[in-house]
Amino acid sequence: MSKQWWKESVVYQIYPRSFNDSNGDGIGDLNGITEKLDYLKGLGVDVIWLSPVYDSPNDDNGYDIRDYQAIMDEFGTMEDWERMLSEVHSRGMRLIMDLVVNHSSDEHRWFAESRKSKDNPYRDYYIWRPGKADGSEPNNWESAFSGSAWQYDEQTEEYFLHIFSKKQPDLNWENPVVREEVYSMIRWWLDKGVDGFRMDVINFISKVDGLPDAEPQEGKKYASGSKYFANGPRIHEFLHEMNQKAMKEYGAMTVAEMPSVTPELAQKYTDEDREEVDMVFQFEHVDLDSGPGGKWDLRPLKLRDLKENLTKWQKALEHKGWNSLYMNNHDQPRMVSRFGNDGEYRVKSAKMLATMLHMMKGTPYIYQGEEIGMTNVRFDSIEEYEDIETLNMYREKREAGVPHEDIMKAIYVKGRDNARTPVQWNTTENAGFSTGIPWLKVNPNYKEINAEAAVADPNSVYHYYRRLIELRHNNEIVVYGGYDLIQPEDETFFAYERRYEGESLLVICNFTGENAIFHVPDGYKNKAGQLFISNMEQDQSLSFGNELHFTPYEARVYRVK
Ligand code: TEU
Ligand code: CA
Repeated sequence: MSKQWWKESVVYQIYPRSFNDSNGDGIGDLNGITEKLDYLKGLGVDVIWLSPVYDSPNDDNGYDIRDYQAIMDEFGTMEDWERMLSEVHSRGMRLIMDLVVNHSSDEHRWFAESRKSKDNPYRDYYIWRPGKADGSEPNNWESAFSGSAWQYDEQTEEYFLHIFSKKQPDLNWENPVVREEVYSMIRWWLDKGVDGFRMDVINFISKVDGLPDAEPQEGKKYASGSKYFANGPRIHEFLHEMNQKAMKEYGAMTVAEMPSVTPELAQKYTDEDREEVDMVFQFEHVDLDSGPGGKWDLRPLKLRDLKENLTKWQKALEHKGWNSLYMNNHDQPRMVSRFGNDGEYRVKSAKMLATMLHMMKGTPYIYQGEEIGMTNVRFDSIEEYEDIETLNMYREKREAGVPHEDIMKAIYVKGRDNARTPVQWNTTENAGFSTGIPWLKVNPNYKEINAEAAVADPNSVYHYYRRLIELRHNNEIVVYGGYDLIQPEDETFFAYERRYEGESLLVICNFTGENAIFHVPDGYKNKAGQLFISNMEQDQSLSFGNELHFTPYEARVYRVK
């Protein structure tokens, strides 16, 4: 297992639209990011992952790219971007950009050409098919954003594939010219000084030949085709080619977003000898609270399932490959609301969750606002929501007769706008995010949850994250130590140990709002423990007896020699 800078780093994700607005138009922007780099440096993060800032019509808030080598007007100019990059680098931090090449915007010049005629030179940049004999779509795949994954185009009387929105046509990676276009664009950004990429749904780029129908799903017109487009037949070939033709020579860090990836596949994708990607974002742990009907089909999370799943990933990549560690991003609800308690135990449970995640083996990812314990939001009317995934689902379910209240319940728990309300900087109007009208309403709890208060309070979630990051920077056991789960069946504690060069860390997290007794494992009894970190005041050292008494959402980590 080689030592790498990206294994020792902590990454901070910025969703630029909601981060900080510097010019009062209600939309976050690049200069707004530059204004906050000292705040991020103070937190101690090493790498910034910037969600897309490229020219886009914003059908999917920038994940629909119209020009891969131009900056979205609303976010600023290329000069603003270059200034931000140099300010990031001058603070000793790195920047990775979002690479969205499974699909482009339908307003990209390539697609504008492709749809003109069947013999246009750009036709095969995208995936076009005639309809079935009865005129219906080429297959029964559903779009991730509701409805069919195919859109009929009058001009050439064929359908084009779009796994996501109608304005996000899938690029045809079987076409070597498309691949070369992508690799030269990647090199163009790496030549500008970018340090790597987060690769959007990159395991969707190889589709199964023939694009066969998916197994029909009970009572649904369309069905998930992910069996035929996720982890497809040429995916390893394409990722290795991208590594060889673009990433490798720059030493670029790559984190691949891979819905449907398994630990076994991730071992292959992240095996350093295969030269594909450095790490993946897996989705199994953020699907544990979804029923058979998908993310909107709410199911209570069982702690045992979370322990089992995260442990499966820790063990699968313990000696080969590498894990990413996340419980939050711009697509997921806020972790303290989802996995902790965003009421009376908000601060304590946010720290407990951070302890559980940041003491694991892998590269941790902090999503903007997570470090101050921002929570989910509840807007009363659907008109206050912005996310295309939410709005399309709402319309589809209302047309099917599902009551408004039932749909809103699912949106409150799982909607992506939960993570996209503006970052709460201080107690001034709009939480200091903008002097204009924010593109998405600010969460009304900004008066008590904001960065200014957090930085000023030594006991805040912010300073706890800062300490966790410091511990990772100063203790190789956190980065390179082995991992083993303790008491798998326990429904109250998430406890595990890390081992490295004769030392161990004992990590104990009470996931409940109750007082609880932790039964000390035999191997630790009568041993001396030094407190490594806790979200409560503790004795700095102890000799382990038979049990430890925990208060609600209490977390403790002990170093044992
Ligand atoms: O997300 C991929 C993806 O699978 C998401 O659709 C996610 O599973 C879903 O939103 C959970 O609710 C990436 C980007 O992160 C997302 O923002 C984009 O909408 C999507 O790809 C298309 O680019
Ligand atoms: Ca702005």
